[in-house]
Amino acid sequence: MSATATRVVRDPTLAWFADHRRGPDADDKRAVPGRPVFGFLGIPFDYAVSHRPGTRFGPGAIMDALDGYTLYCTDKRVSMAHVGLVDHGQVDVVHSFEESYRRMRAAVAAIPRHHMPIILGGDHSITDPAIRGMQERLAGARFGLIVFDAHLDSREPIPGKEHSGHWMKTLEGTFDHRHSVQLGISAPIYGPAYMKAAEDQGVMVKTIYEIRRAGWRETLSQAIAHASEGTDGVYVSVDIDAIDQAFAPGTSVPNPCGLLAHEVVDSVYEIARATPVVALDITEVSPPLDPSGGTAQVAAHIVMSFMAGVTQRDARERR
Ligand SMILES: [Mn+2]
Repeated sequence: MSATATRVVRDPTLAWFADHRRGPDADDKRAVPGRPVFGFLGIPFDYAVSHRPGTRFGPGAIMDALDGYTLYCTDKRVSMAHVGLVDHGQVDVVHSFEESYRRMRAAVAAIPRHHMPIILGGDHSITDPAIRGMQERLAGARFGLIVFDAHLDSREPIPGKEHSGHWMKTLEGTFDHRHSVQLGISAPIYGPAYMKAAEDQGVMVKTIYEIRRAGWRETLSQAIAHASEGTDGVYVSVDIDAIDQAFAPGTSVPNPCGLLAHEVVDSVYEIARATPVVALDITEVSPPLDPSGGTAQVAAHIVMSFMAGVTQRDARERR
């Protein structure tokens, strides 16, 4: 935990995230109806970062923030004291892109089928191997994708130079982008050809301005329909730089006109509550760039809200 973070005095009668988190060996390895199990995997990888490194410290900082929370998502009034929390640890990355990506993919593929993966990055390039790992893990299932990001991440890869801004591109041919959605696109470092290329292949792109004009209710309803109709579930990928730098300064490329923190926190909850989701990843949290620890706290709230949505949907399905 960062030196400046505060730890609340714990009421011992409550269920705390830190006390409920188990290693894979302590997991009971069974799917129990009515008890969602979240499988956490850290990917401390920032070699592909486009600007400033530091996201390799993201998984640890987000987990530290979560450890300071109870399993009651107070904001959404959802009790999660009955859920399983399994910590699959961190992928052992090495100084080789190819080998590191192979290990990430294998680690994601190995998460037990009844766990809901929560993948903590790392730079956004990890989403490519994470999705490939999910394709192996869900053998044959089709899933859509909802991304929160300021950037289209569709640059042409330059051989030998990995970059966190081309994972949408490198997935082409492997992943069907006709059920992909990108929300919060805003950074002025792309041209119209990128926008057209995304939309030509079926990606639903919503810029921040478009979202503000249409409103979140309408935007999410369109996004969920696009990603879930004709698929078996939705993978949610959050690049923390979708959020305004006022709330998320601890990231490689801070965004001066980004989404408000609660817009992403509430959206992941509503997506997970409304439709079957297959995984969450959260990337680009760079603790060295935010000594306040606030960016990791925002990420932890996103994780909590996503978990609350999954838990609520699970309970509703069983009634
Ligand atoms: Mn981004």
